[in-house]
Amino acid sequence: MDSKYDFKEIETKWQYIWEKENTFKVSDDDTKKKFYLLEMFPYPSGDLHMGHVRNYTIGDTHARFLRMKGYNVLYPMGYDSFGLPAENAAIKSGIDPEEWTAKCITRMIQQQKKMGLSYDWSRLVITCKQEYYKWNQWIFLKFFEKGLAYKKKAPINWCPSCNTVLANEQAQNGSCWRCDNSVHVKDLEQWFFRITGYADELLDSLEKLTQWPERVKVMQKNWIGRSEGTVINFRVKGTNKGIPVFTTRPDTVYGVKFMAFAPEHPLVNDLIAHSNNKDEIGRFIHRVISEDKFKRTDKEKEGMFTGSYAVNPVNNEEIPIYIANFVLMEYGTGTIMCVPAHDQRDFEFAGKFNITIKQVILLPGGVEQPELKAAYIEEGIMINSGSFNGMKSEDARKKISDYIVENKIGNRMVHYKLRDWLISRQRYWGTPIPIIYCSKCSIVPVPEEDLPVKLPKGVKFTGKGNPLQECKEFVQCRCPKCGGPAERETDTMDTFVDSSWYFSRYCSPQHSSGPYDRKAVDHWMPVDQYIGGIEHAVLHLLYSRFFTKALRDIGIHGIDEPFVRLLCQGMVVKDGAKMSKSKGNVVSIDYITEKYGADTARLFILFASPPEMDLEWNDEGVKGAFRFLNRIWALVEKIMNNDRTHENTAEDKGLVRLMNRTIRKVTDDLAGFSFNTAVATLMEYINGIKETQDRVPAAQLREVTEKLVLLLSPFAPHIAEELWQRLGHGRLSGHAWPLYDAALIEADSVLIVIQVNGKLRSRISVAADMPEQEVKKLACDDLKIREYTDGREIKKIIYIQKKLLNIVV
Ligand code: ANZ
Ligand code: ZN
Repeated sequence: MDSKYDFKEIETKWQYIWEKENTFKVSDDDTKKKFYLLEMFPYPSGDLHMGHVRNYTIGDTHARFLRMKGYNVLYPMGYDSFGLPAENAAIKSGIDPEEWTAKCITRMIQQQKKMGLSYDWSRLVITCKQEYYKWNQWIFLKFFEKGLAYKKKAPINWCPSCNTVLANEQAQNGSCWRCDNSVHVKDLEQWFFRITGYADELLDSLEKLTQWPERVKVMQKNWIGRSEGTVINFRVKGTNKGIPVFTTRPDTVYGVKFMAFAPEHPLVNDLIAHSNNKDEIGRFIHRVISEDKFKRTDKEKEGMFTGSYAVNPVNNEEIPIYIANFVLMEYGTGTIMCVPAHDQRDFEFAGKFNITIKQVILLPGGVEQPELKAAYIEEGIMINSGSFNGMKSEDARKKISDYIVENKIGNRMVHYKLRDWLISRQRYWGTPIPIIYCSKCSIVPVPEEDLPVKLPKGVKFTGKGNPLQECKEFVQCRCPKCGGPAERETDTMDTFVDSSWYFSRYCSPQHSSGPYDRKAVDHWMPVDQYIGGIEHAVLHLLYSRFFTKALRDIGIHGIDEPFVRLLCQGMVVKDGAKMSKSKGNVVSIDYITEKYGADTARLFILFASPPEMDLEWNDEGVKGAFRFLNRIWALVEKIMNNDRTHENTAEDKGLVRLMNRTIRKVTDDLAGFSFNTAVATLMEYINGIKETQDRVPAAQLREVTEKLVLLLSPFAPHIAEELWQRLGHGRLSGHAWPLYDAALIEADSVLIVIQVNGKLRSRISVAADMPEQEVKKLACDDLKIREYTDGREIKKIIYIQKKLLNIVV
């Protein structure tokens, strides 16, 4: 009797069984080799989108494969559940953020379960719960003790639309990471984490991350932006005032023709004191400061002469001092020495203000250029530089730097672009910063035993300002030191704090006497495989590395790096654009699972493109995956009904070979995340089975089909479990991964001797039935052979079937 592939019934059935039997619960079992597999946990916005689904499908397929390979796999899920959307929902519709978040989480868990994801749900971590954020506060206190958390007034990035400040990483190129709106700069007193204290280690240990995508490492490297340079002290003419400048090109110091100050620089007022142009300069400064500092450096070069001069310490030359829009206060010393001949910005500025240009490095070719068309920024031979003339500029860089240090005109300095991590947020839905302000004792940390500082319930969400500030019961408190009346800090923490250590929490999610149990973390960490989007290259991935190192130094674990191997999956696109609500091209996962089932969705996603590449959504592809599963269903049906016409007694050798080859290829592909080629191999396999299914012995047909079901199971786990059961077995989850016999793959290969001009030069092994053309190509491409043939003309190739090939050159 024929049955239909009833995916709905099957998927519901197995999801129920897995849950009831705790199939995927993992214990800290030491006998099996551990593997920690993790996907970046989601912000619970309510619905899974295809980007999530893709991320989790990749992870789940790998997890199921590894379990069958005999690993003890930690594969947990959680929710990054503090953050703005919940609070904005509260402002808009009055719903409590906690309630809103809980609803969204419930909905997402439901959808994830429908996808058949094999998480150990007993390890669920939800960051907005007290039992989690209490440890954010504990970590904050430890950081505070060690000077890694501190408060300072600084120009910060303010996002008017999110109504809060942002860290530098969250305001790249001047727009907010969350809403994309332009960011303003404001002076505010804020809390920071001293990530700069780890700049060197964060940079140096990138080298150890050999299994991270190169582009992520390059992005982190550039973000940290270490540059080695020299600080040279110039002097304001007629005074003793020093002006230190930071330069990476001390070799150009004899070519300095002016200096430029950032408009914000505190010394500017003194410099313009004698100018008869004070008002205009004041207006200029005011205008530039109010401009977007991210854009201001890209714009046309603008500036004004201050009326003051500086003296160059190496040759006593007097040079004019300008204020310029392209100099930033945050970088180096906020003032620069300008060398128009060898720096393009200085060149443009000099052209505009008629400043003379002095070349100190020769262009290749050797003669001094009468007129440069652009700055020459490469290396060359030194000229016009006193005793340094004739040196190579790269040598002069070191020699001049030595000279400056020896003569006490300056110092060597390493400079970083990385700034400390601003973690204050003026919003309600986050972890309260555990600090109390007392008029007598000033800044007082909340004692550990008073943690957690709980978020108050029932606050008013007006959309204006931070609701915590208006909440008297929260703000008013007693000073833990003197007992006098005091006030709580009302800033909450950046939610990136929550995601900087959640992966450690999974190791012992119920631990109650610290963020986590050290034994469990030392056992499970680091994460062996992490999977997530590239958009976190310098946000989450940098912060997590910092936390791992800082928490190691606090002594609560012994790990240096959190993620051994990183896979950044591509986007899901449809009709040429990223799938997103705003583009209106979203395919809902509910629709797909209703219409075709989760197994089809998974198979399509894995088959459609390699994980690192973008995936183009394609309805035909989804249907194709569905048809493929139906064919497998029908094949098992056939075995069950045993309705074949004719049966050989001998095994089909070709099919044996195909089976072994398929197992090998799918195994290798799954280990290397090459899901699409693995699925393609399964498709060829089923074709091979179908060709022979009517004649091979029943036992062989059953064997090859059972292998097919096992190989299919990581991709399409529900149908595989069902077919396995129909074939008369117990549970497939937990079954061992099939092995192949290499001898049976190679059995029909032959060794071919390759000669060049009659001399034996190499041997290759090829399939016995390989066509002549292909054998010839392989032989010619052979590296050993190419030593003798490269650059020579091949006159003739003689091939003796399955034996010998002679190349005549
Ligand atoms: C003189 C010079 C000559 C420079 C030359 C470059 C080429 P990185 O490598 O990114 O660290 N600089 C220093 N502080 C600055 C500031 N606050 N705003 C804008 N520019 C600043 O860049 C270091 C170089 O950037 C420094 O070396 C300085 O210009 C400039 F042929 O000094 B240089
Ligand atoms: Zn006090």
